[in-house]
Amino acid sequence: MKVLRTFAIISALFLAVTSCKVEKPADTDGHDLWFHNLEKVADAAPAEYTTEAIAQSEIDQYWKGKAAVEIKVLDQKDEALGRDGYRLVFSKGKVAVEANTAIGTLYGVYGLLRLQQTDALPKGAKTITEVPAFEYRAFNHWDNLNGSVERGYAGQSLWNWAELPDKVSPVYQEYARANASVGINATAINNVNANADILTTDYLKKVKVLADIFRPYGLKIFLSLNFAAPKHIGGLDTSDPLDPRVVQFWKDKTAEIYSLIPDFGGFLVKANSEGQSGPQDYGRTHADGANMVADALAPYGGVVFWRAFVYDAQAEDRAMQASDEFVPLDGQFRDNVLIQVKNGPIDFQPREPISPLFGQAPNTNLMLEVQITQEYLGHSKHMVYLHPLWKECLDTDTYEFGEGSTVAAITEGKYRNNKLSAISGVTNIGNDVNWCGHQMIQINWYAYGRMAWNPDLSSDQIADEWLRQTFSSDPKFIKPVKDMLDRSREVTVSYEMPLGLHHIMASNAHFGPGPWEDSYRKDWSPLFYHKAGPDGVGFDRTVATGSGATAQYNEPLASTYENIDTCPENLLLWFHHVPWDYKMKDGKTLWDELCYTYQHGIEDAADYIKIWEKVEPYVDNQRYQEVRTKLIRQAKDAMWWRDAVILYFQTFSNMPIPDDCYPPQHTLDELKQVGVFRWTPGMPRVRRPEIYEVLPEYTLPKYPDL
Ligand code: GCV
Repeated sequence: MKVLRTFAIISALFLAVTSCKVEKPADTDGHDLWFHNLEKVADAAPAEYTTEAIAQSEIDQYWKGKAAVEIKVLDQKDEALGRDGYRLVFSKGKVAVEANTAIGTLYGVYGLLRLQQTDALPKGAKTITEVPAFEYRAFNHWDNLNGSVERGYAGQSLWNWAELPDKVSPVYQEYARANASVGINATAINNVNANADILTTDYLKKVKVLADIFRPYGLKIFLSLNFAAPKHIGGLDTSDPLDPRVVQFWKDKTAEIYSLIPDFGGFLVKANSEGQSGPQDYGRTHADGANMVADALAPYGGVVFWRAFVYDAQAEDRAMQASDEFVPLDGQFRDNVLIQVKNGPIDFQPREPISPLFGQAPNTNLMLEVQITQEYLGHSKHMVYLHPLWKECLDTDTYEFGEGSTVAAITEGKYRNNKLSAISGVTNIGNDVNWCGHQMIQINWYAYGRMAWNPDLSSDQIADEWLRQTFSSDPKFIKPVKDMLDRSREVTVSYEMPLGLHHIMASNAHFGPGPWEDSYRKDWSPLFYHKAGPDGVGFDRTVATGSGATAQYNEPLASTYENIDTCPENLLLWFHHVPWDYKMKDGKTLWDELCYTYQHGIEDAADYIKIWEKVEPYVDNQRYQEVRTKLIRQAKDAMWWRDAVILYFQTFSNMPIPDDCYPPQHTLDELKQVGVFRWTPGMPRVRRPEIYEVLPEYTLPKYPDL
């Protein structure tokens, strides 16, 4: 009897244990993005290719709730909702999705499905109102017409120009749907280093096909223009924006575009920057150029995103140039021009202060440009969740209109009568089956869209949403992985360029360290940016002794940055040249602080592997293995960064690496040899056939077998 009872208890225990075991999810290649956990409840393809039919079919196919969903374009328009906003009205047995427009209802449908997927549906009666912060929530593709993607690390361009307009890939619609699901409503499909051919009739016919596919999803096409197009494709001998023939060329070209694409968004322009042509070639200003294009677009409601990313090799401090050129033009741009400003004053570094221009042009429509592709943060080889970086910029106070005039408030147009507002992100998307080249950095696409809709959302909330939809809702998965994502930007800053260091990566590929590199252009040279010497390290941008860049910020930011005692330590070497034995707030010398910050960065990066291994039961094998392989690579790259930067700086500081930091695994000379790494997928190999990926070997102290 006793034996029988014991047997029964053991069997019950065994059953309990096995039933708790998580069932391993089926393999996936990640192509279905954050729709992964959306289960189909019925087959209901849209009856026609319209916004209304798509909205209905998304509900018919994926809504699991018992309450009936009613999708309603309001007869009585509600001004508060604007063009894209929506209301979800939950009442007994019913959910109404209401908006002023069909596209508003589609956003509402995706909002409703998101609530379903993230277990966030309200329990009782409730009304949820959502209105996007920015009118244009734009993507910038740096896609070349030859199929390569500048700074793209996820394969080739999505757009198959050779096959268009006749052959249409199903991916185009999937892309539009993914964008609509997070509220992205504009896309500039070609590189800002633009080939004028995109504006030829042959290409425009291909672009039209994409526009037709994107339209029901509310996604407007923009084109990057080459300012010299009148010369390149217009048969003119000039592209002077004040020449009447040039003005006519743009009017005619714009009319042609609208005849094919009636809802064309407008032009994105990189002018007089990095070799691109622009109005200054003819002694004209950015305002002359932008206004000429804006005038051509105005009759059709189109807008111009004119970039402020300008610099030249002569300037003493590249960080000051956008402001130097654009502040004097404040108030001179047409109403349908937005000046597109990168988040920081240099170029998408792992950490920069905000561009001072955000606080200096009160009479100009300013928009933020962020980089989703990880040009300087490990390409698609490193897992870095970028929302914290972008949010840091949006939340920074410019003090332009007193306290609270954050970059978000300025760019949302809160202080302008002309409410035109926009935000843009340089995509991380290519034709890789998982779109982004790394399963985990799909989050940056998702987060960009969510942020463009609502800049107040926290990084944590967005990560939570994305993980639940893309992987698992199990708290044992969510908690550790979300923590890891939330920290990941800071971790990458720590192992790449901590304490305000910037632009010390290897040139060209912008991958891996190159602090010793010089360039024929000083403003491309790491030596110019860190200025390391026996007396210390860092770029002096103070008014007292340096370039004076601190004065471009409004008070109290200007004095905060100017004074070494109040300058935030995470920007110390951005604004100050600091002796190696300078005492940091925690009492360590600058040198030790640098060594320990890198050490923490490399330890944290190695810990990712352990964290990921622990959540293995919740992840399908395919994505688990792919991510694990990349995390190992990331941890080794982190060590490479640390060794290179610290060993190089040590030649000036002559100070020892603290005993409790890992010893370097290579000599400086060895690491300088691997600095030849130049090519990375996505860069046109033809230009540099001889250059390929050479990496240093590394052993992870915590994982010697990996
Ligand atoms: C599209 C950086 C990048 C370039 C890029 C440029 C820009 O300099 O390295 O590849 O060109 O920014 O934003 O225009």
